[in-house]
Amino acid sequence: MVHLKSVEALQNLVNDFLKKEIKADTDQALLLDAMQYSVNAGGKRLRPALTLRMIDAFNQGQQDLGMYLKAVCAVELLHTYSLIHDDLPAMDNDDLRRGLPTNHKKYGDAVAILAGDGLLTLAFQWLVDNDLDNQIARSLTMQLAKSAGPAGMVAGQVIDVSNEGKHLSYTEVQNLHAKKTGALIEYAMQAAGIMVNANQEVIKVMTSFGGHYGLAFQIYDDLMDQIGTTARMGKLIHKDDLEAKNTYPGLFGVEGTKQKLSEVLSLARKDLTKLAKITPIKVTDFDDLLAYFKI
Ligand code: GRG
Repeated sequence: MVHLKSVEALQNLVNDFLKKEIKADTDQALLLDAMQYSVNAGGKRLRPALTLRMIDAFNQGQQDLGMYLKAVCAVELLHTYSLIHDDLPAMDNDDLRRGLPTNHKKYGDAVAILAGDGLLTLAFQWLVDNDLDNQIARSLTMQLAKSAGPAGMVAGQVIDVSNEGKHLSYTEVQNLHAKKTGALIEYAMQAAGIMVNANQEVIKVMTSFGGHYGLAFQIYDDLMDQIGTTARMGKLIHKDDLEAKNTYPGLFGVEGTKQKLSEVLSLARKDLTKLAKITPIKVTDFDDLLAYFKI
């Protein structure tokens, strides 16, 4: 009998772990406050939830997830750093994030930058300071650095900030989003494969699923900026228009973007079909996490 944990149960595991462990590793009260403010501001925990679900599905719900939590939650620390820095006046200049004042609005620019620095650094500490094998910790460190660093998310952010107001082609927009948003989500799935010691073929398909999920995530975010509500998204909408952002609706219109989303989601489902042939994972194991893309 397979009992996978619900998305809510996975989010609770992550929330409880983060509440306890950031405090244990931080040595300055204001910094701790600023780091915890953004980490505990009600994020969806999508990236660690994806990793935990993949591990749980691979192990058919039979293994306690506790030993994985520290390494799994590293990506959430890193993701939160990226949001704090992205919101700064020098970048996206946002006042609202996750429905609350952004970190720099509450703590000022200097502390917000340092809270981001603290979270980024702690993420890599957590990848090595855990009970997983050294070889696994090493691979995770390498992959997260590649995904988040100058070949991944940071590169994507530079492409974004240096092209505002300029028209990018579809290929360029894809590259921008694959790096800026997709790389961390792709990593979240690759990390699951590394943590369960899967073979290269399996890790490759898990990574491909992560890539498609990440792309769908960005397309959906762009779409919701056009047709969503502030209440649902926890941030101002129609902001992309104001800033002449390179988006999917900008390239394909709203209906064309819905079509793109559906194409990418069917590629993600194809990856799951492949995984179901070579691992204990079932095609339906991600139904709830794919339901996020509801229009
Ligand atoms: C500052 C180096 C640096 C990078 C920032 C991720 C990023 C790069 C910027 C965010 C820009 C943005 C709003 C992209 C849209 C997709 C996205 C990443 C949304 C936020 O992620 P969620 O929805 O957030 O997972 P929660 O709050 O649920 O954690």
